[in-house]
Amino acid sequence: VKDKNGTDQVLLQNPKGASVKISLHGGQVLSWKTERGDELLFTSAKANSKPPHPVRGGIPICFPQFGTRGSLEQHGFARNKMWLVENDPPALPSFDSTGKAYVDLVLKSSDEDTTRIWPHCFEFHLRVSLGLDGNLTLISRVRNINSKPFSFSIAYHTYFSISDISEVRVEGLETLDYLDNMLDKERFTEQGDALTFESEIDRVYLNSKDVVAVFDHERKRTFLIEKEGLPDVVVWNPWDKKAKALPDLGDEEYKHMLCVDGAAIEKPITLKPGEEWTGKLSLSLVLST
Ligand code: TA6
Repeated sequence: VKDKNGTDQVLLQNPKGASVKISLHGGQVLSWKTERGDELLFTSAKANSKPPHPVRGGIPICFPQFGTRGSLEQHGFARNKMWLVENDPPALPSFDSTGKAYVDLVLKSSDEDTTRIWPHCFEFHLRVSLGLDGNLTLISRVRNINSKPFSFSIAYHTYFSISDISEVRVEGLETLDYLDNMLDKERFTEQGDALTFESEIDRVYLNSKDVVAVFDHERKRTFLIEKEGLPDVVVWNPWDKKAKALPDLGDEEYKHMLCVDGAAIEKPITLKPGEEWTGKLSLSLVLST
């Protein structure tokens, strides 16, 4: 399918009607819907989806750099490049042995000539899959196909759609250390109970457990974030002042989004020649009675 800018998109559906939409621009998941058609990811109504801008929302892939931690553009180049489909056979979607619908995307340093800005040869294989249970899984495999080592950071910049930021709490980050992007990345330690939100937050929680839960009280639903190979968790909400400064975010939209990202940031991943790194993010929805 093509979007209004003619950018190719892939739609995955499961037999119960749940769906995931992925843009080949950036390999970005844009939508994840339940079988009832409820949208679970936030995308801004003002999203400027004209390439090279990534759509504000869904799950942009921040690679090979997070934020401004390095010499590349903010969050690296992967979210601004065209990815290729490499399903075999090319018929989309394919189904794996467990009945998951999936698409395999790839970004190669050779295809998009990224070596001019980042002098390393890599292949980034991304499998996006939708389970019969409606769970969304992203599996990244980054391979060093060069003759010298390189290091990278990565984050699945996940915008969850929530009813009201003041009605949300996040569990699984208690007592962890975090770097506060609002205080020059200074290191702090989280106190002992769940996170709630009443102002701008922009933090990288370190060495988190492999499950983090985002409770949306009003909608009686919880997002479970399960991850492997992604030790850190970014938590970001711009709040009102920053929201006004973002041209592709409505002034009030910050109330209906929260970014909780599986990531590897504090300790960049180093790959020797020929080595491959795998990172896995599984998102599931739990409805509370
Ligand atoms: O920590 C998340 C963050 O780095 C915030 O500082 C904010 O910049 C957010 O990502 C969005 O970045 P983007 O480049 O997508 O506008």
